[in-house]
Amino acid sequence: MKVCVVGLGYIGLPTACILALNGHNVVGIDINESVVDMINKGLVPINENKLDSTLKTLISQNKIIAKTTAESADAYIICVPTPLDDNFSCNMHYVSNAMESILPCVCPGNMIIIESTVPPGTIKNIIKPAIENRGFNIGEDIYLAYCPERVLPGNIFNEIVYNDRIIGGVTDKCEKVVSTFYKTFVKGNIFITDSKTAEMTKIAENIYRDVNIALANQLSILCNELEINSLKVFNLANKHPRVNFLSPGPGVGGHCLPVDPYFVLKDKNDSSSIIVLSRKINENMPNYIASLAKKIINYIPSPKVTLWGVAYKGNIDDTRNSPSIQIINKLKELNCDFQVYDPVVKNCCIETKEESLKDSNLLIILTDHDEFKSLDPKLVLRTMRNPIILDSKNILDSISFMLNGIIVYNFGNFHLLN
Ligand code: SAJ
Repeated sequence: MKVCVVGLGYIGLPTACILALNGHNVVGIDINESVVDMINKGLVPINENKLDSTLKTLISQNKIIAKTTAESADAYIICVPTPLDDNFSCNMHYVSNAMESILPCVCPGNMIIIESTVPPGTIKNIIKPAIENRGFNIGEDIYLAYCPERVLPGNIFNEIVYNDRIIGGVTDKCEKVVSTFYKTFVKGNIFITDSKTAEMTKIAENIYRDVNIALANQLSILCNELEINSLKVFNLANKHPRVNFLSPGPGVGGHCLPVDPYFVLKDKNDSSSIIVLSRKINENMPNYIASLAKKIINYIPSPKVTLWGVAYKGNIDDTRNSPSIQIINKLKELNCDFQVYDPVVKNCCIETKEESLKDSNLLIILTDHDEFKSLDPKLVLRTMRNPIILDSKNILDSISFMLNGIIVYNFGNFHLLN
């Protein structure tokens, strides 16, 4: 089957690769010419496990080609971003443009599938009429469905195949045709529903995670006030068969959790809404971490601070909405000297971790990259002026660092700074 994947970013490019690996003839479409050029040379514009080698092989075998304009195909999959607009609603600009670009190529018998996260009702109220305006009948000559992507950045190649998927078809025939197509590359279960339920399910998944992270963050702050180690509390509570706390941290970044919850909120500031409150709690976490850092460096004359991690989460190079950036900006206000290091985000900062730690008074860990987890206490002792670490991702074994004379603050003992 010939498939046009529109949007060659974090979701579209791996999706295009998986389709090609499963025997489909794939044309990737992106409006960005330099992205298209890179992909056609087998170079990846983003960092994702296995993407580099997979794309190189597929390009060399002519199984994928990237282009800037759409062409006729059997199926079209839209994987473009849906960011927030100035009113904290979903900006549909990229989806509308993607639709405009494919519609002149669409023929009877084609599938049109939206994977981008959209507010409930979008497929029926916006996408369906746009296709019908071209004279097509949905479910008779065009098969339209909403199939939200469900992959975790960093583990996309595994999750895209093995995760269960939801297909929200516009008619029974749409569901049937699109699910048969998804079964060619998905090994997880496929669940069929209507498009509006599928749209809401996608947003509900990310709200669930955002609210649960906020709960962990708020309980941790409360534990610090009560001088209790919250990490121990979560660890013990999670031994209960029906309790599963997520991890407290410096905030919630990325392009999904800080964005999607707003798509379903009429009043974006409704203080009685757990969704709004959770957003506020998570949005305030960078301030919380910056205020703790401030407490530590307040006593140090001309402090030098080292910040590790600019990506919004471990082992990926994505910095969108990263809490690290907010924390760095807050620290800039303090007028202290600081160095930033991230081994995964290219060309952003200082080259080596040794260099970043040299003569530093405080190391703040903001991202859970694997490289940071294996930090050697000897390196800290050899390079830093004061061996103090603020581990906002709780990734270091604080006891073994303490035994080496290095102070480690994390969510378990922030109360020591009270
Ligand atoms: N975080 C915490 N504590 C945790 C887990 C995460 O503070 O216990 C932070 C992370 O550090 C990061 C942020 O939350 O800053 C978001 O990370 P994430 O791993 O929860 O999620 P994303 O945004 O990378 O991907 C999510 C996923 N959704 C769910 O797990 C419900 C993914 O499956 C979706 O496909 C993706 O959103 C999306 O595109 O919607």
